[in-house]
Amino acid sequence: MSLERTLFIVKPDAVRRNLMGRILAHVEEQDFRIVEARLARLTREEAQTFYAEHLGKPFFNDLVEYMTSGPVLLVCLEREGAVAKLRQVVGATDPALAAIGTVRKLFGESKQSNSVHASDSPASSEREVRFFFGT
Ligand code: FUP
Repeated sequence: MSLERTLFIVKPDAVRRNLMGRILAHVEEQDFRIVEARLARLTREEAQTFYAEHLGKPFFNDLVEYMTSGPVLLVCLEREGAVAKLRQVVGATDPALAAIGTVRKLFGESKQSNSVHASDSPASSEREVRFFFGT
């Protein structure tokens, strides 16, 4: 396995409920190193571009609304095999279906308010890290 970087986002529902620290501690315990981090309020345009693959889906407008509803924590994480490992640690999109012990099972409220984002492939992680951190 090689050293990889991936994009992690603590979403508005989790920031609102003061879960940032606990969620970051959880990923750090899994040997992820925080390479960059920034609290941000996403613009509509940023949220639309970030989730462009979902454009036209029934949940798209609500997703953009939700992602711009409050601050998010943008994080670039690094470790061996980071992309696949972080997806495991984060769990399934719907917290009700996520495995026990995953971040979304522990903290997620619903399919939309699922507390965190993790890049889904090496190609996505490259695009997403560049989009928010320009590296
Ligand atoms: P994930 O890769 O697990 O974040 O999931 P997707 O890329 O499929 O979806 C991105 C985000 O869209 C999810 F985190 C939440 C939202 N979403 C919904 O609100 N409803 C759906 O039916 C599917 C996704």
